[in-house]
Amino acid sequence: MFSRLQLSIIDSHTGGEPTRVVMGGWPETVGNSVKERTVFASENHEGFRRSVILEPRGSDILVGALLLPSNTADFGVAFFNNVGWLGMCGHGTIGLAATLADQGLITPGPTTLETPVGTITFHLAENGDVTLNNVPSFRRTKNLAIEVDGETYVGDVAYGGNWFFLVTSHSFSITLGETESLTHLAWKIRQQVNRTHPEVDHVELFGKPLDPNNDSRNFVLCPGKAYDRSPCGTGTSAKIACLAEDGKLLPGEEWLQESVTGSVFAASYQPGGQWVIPSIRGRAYVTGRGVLILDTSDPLIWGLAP
Ligand code: PYC
Repeated sequence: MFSRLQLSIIDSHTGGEPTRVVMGGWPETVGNSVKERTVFASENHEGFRRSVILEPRGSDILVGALLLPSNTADFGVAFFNNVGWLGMCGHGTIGLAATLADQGLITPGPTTLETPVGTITFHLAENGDVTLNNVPSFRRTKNLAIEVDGETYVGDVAYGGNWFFLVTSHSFSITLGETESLTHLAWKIRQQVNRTHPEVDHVELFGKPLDPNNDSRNFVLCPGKAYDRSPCGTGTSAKIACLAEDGKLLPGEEWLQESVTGSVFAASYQPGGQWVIPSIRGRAYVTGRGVLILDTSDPLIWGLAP
């Protein structure tokens, strides 16, 4: 005897980076906060995370967003990927906003969102742009030098909702034709950085923008070895925190961050003492609505290994 579980999902992309929002069908999570519910899901619902993200229903580049109830905000969300759960996700928040608008659950204006690492506000504009005011972001370590294959790379460890190692000193070109070698390099860099900074799970490499109107171009390697097709909202927040501390970006000044695919986020910040509150503006497009079917007789019900 077999049965079928069904998860309703809405897919979108933000600057090329996909988000899959789980609107319903996920088993109940328990907790007084989104953080507690996320811990509960990570301890009890790993199969569901895998089903939604991994092949054959998903792909390594997908980021999931589990819509959760919140006691304190308009909505709650827990983001997840091919290897686990994320603290925050900038492109995913913009994708979630487009999804909620698509469903008539929000209208232009501000919405509060509880995430496992804090409550944020995002603002949906009439033209569909979304600006999110992120969690407090800051730099932990400046100019950390590490060695990979006999080369020295110097970077900063910074937080923007997730932990990043940000590297400007390298000789690679940030182009789509180079994503394999960039992935290889970023992965090795992460392994070295993790010797002293185990919290770092994203590596961000910077280069000159292809569009001279932009300020910088980046390549971001995510925890499960997929690279971000968008400029990465939390990675751009970490960058903004470093620029602010170095006096290279003033409060309210705009920073245009281009991704390896050419998509752009506009970022700025307000100072907040020992950290900054970054604002990230971008746009997401809904790409599909559907139902994932989890057939209990399917040997790949919980996704392909790993
Ligand atoms: O936009 O913050 C982001 C993000 C994190 C991982 C992938 N995208």
